[in-house]
Amino acid sequence: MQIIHTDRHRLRASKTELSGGLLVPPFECPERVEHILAELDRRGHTDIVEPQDFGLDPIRRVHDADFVDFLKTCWAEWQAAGFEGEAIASSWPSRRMPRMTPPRHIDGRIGYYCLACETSISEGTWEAAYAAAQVALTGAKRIGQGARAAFSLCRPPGHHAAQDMFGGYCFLNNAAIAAQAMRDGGAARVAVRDVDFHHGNGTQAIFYDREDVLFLSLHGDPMDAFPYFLGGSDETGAGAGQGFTVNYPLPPGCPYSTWVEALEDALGKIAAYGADALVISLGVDTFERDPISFFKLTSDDFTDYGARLARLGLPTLFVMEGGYAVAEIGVNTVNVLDGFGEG
Ligand code: OKP
Ligand code: ZN
Repeated sequence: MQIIHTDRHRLRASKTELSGGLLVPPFECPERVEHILAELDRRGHTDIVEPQDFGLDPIRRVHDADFVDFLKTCWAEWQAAGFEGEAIASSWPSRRMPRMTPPRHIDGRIGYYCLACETSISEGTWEAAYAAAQVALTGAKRIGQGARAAFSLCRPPGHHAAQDMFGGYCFLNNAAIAAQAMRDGGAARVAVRDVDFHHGNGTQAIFYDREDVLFLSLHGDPMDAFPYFLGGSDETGAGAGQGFTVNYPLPPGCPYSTWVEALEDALGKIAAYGADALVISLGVDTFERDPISFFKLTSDDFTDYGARLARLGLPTLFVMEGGYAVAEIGVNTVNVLDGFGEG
């Protein structure tokens, strides 16, 4: 399986995450990728290529132009405003103050575009997010050229980022950008299967009113888990997209037997949909020892579900999302890929 990777991910190395009322070193850190690369190497995956540069156009097919401009200039504007720390939002257009115009001041503008304030914007964040989108686009191109599978080793992750919102460690929605590129490259129907522990609210929002991209997500019940305000089973799409969003919220402590039942149900829906290609938003934070999640998957379970995904027989692009048990992230991620390879 071809792997797309660039060390430009290291440019995303923020110092702070707001967690439990403290500013802590971020869970979403550069070491995550180093562990995945080490495990790929150990298991003989040597076909690793640099991304091509497709520019901003395919990013703007998914994200609003003003949001992209904001991401590009936020850090410079934050510094110019004289703030000492990293850029963190602190005010939002919330329920009773929905003034939906981006303020002039960066302290207000960052809140306008932010969905969760654990995530700070720091030097190099835009450059890394842009590179991750190119990693996803290069994988999409590879699938368009007829590959059975490819792995876009994206970092930072993307599935929480919506048309005009960042947060949850995400800035640009790599999986959505790849799915849109597949559509633009001639695939009539694309399915996006999100197996990260967290609901892919950004991907859902981007494709919510469309029938040409089927979105399915298996995740911690938003009553109990981030992102809290989207991801219910009653969200099924809107307008032409009615029926093309499928959510499987699952309870704390969820074992693999329950998880895989939902997975099989989703695989049946993907087969019935008649997708030309499949994008997997691959988060391995479903792992039993993940520090911020509550499912109970073992390392062997990742191999098993990789093989189940392969049985669909669809050209498949894996796009890296979450996974914060850093010591085990390599084994769990490569288990999915190797399970798929054998399947
Ligand atoms: C990103 B992805 C930890 C709270 C974390 C945000 C989680 C973002 C997960 N103190 N809240 O879906 O893996
Ligand atoms: Zn996650």
